[in-house]
Amino acid sequence: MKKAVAHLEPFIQSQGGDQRKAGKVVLATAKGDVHDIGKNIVGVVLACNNYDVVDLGVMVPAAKILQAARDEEADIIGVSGLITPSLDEMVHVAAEMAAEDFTIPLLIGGATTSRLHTAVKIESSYEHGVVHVPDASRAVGVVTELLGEGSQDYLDATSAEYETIRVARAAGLAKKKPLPIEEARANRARIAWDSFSPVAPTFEGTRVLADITLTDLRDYIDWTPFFRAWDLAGSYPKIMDDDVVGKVARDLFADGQRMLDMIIAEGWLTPTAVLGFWPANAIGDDIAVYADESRTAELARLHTLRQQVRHSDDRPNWALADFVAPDVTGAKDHIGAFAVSTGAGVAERCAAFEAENDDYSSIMLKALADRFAEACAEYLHHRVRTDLWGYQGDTFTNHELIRERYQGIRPAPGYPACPDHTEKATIFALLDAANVIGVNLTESFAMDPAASVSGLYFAHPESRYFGVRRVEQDQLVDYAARKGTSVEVAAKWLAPVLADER
Ligand code: B12
Repeated sequence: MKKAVAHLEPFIQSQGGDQRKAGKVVLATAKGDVHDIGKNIVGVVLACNNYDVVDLGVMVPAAKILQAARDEEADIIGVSGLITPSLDEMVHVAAEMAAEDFTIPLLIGGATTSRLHTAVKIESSYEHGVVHVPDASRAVGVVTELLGEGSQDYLDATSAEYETIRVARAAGLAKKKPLPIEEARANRARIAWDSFSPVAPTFEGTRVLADITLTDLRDYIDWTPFFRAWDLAGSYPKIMDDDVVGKVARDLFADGQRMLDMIIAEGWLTPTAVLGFWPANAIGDDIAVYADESRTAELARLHTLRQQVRHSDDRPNWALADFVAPDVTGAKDHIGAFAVSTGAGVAERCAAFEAENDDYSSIMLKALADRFAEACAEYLHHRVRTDLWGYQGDTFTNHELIRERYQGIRPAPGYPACPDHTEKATIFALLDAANVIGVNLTESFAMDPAASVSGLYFAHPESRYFGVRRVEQDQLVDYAARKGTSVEVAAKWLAPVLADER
């Protein structure tokens, strides 16, 4: 549609047609964040509905967003973010808008954003309208409301709704009686380390895998998030037969397969991967990563967070450190880490598509590169389990792999079991990832290029995924001390999981 509009515009103009736009929206992905599929979809949808869209791209500092809004005389600013550090940046954008006397509304969107966060943390920073938009299909409706006659009524109603959310949250928090961190630690996972014989990995230190091909990865692709990237809800393959979106899903899938074939045939993407294994033991809620089997010199220390929820049954309060043998057991346990990417060259190829007004192909390529990145992480984990660490046989179907019915986990910093993105710095230093596979961390600990995944490997049969959820002040203070940082700095990075208001 965007192509068609671009094609028709000169003719409409030459016929004296109405060129007035319905309004101007400045869009940007927050500073330190690299993802833009969602923002780009929103941009296309708005442009096709006669809005003038000024897209500033990714990693855009607040000052640049505000300057562009002023220069362009924008009616609305929209900011997008995929990872939690971007939430803080959005609060900063709102505060800067207030400080610089802006009066236009601010739209908040992206996978990591929520109505709750917008209501609790962002709205209070800016009084001229902050609206969370959960998906692209609502963007036009919201923008139309905001630029229409009844905009003040709409903003008042949104504000009232956010106030209700804040009140409900405060009441919910007041009711919860979390465990003090020492009690939570006393209820750590009960693992019988006496009867556990850790399997040693086949090598220690790091290894770059240069032999992974796109064909290897194709079978590891989980297609459900591919449809989500296009705003189609449902799981694959069921979505293909859905009464409402089945036809669109089938067409989209066919287009995706066509581009996938081209990506493989013409080598558009190159999978890169580095992984490592090291002797390791838990020390409290930390994991000491040792230089060698003598376990005397520490290469690094990983810091994990513990659940403080008060369970009504005998479930433990997990921390990832529980899945590594404590140093006092004397067990010779190990930990692994990895970083994979299929993102090199994607930005350039997408820019070329966009220059041709072919946003569809640009978004398609990004979505497929992301699928390959996740598939690469899955493929590597498979090889780790069955060969490189080799603690488990190879008997799983692809369906079982996607359902995670195997031993061991690969939690990624940012996921609910390890919400602190700054731990990626330790992983990247251990792996020397920037130098060996060319993936860099931004100031918000996003990985650049975007189609990248990094994390840790735990092999113990009882290791599992969980959500840390709320971190209380006592754990925050303890965590900051363990990391050797100030409570303020730790609080900044843990803001999305902190129990108290900041
Ligand atoms: C697919 C996916 C990926 C893909 C790519 C992500 C992408 N292209 O967006 C890959 C595999 C590369 C990936 C990697 C990572 N991911 Co990821 N990922 C997801 C997943 C499963 C879906 C995201 C997605 O594709 N959404 C589809 C797009 C279209 O939706 P969207 O961005 O939300 O945009 C829509 C709306 O939000 C809205 N919108 C978006 N922007 C804007 C802007 C405006 C102005 C408006 C009005 C609206 C709007 O409209 C869009 C269209 O409807 C989510 C989980 C989830 N359920 O959301 C996790 C998730 C986003 N990932 C997460 C994390 C942590 C990561 C990693 C850091 C993990 C790691 N350590 O490796 C990396 C980071 C990558 C990097 N480069 O730094 C977390 C982020 C939260 C957090 N704690 O930070 C999530 C939420 C998972 C979770 N539950 O913890 N991820």
